[in-house]
Amino acid sequence: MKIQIKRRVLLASTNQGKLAELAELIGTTNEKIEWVSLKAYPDVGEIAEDGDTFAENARKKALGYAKATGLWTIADDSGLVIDALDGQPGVYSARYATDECGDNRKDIDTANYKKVLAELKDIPDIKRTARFMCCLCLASPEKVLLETEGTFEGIINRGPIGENGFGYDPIFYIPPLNKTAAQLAPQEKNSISHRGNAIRKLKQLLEDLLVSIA
Ligand code: ITT
Repeated sequence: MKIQIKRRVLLASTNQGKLAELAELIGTTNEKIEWVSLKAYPDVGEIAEDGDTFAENARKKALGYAKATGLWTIADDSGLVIDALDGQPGVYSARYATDECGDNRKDIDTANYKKVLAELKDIPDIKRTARFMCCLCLASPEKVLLETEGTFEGIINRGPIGENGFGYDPIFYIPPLNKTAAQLAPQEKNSISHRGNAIRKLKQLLEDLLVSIA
């Protein structure tokens, strides 16, 4: 009988909204992989996200946590890119309104989208185009193994609508669905989102990689 040894892979995020989406997408059962989150490694310090691009930050986080834990690690850097703001908040999405709020994730998210709404106050509907972007990186402690990217196009609404999701979802309107991202059920969001697209690509590449090194 052949015994299959599972490879432990770390999902390196502290954002519960992201983790829930990643877990839903990846699924908990896989005969070749055992998924673990950063919760299992409370002593590992935070890796600074000081790169200029999502890809750079994802790479830095994946490599940093892989070296710290000795595990293959998947990290995501993502954010909202607004055309009328020359691409802001971009890599600063997680703490765009950092001076105006404390440490509670829900308060930070609300302050962030309120800041965006204020900045776009005088921008007409036609110029409120935006996209979520997600870069994923899988690294071993030695090197980057895989990288993928996903995008999700929408329009910045004039006010928040919906209770689901996290971050900027309540102000991110998707014209073909006539809903904001916060009005989508988790599976529906994952089927079209930046993170959903990036993870589906990564999952396929990871399966191919595991076969090639088996
Ligand atoms: P980790 O670094 O621990 O993963 P984080 O929240 O700091 O958590 P990022 O630096 O990648 O993660 O910041 C991404 C931010 O972009 C996130 O906090 C949200 O404000 C926003 N964002 C990303 N994906 C989003 C989504 O699907 N819906 C709404 N907002 C999103």
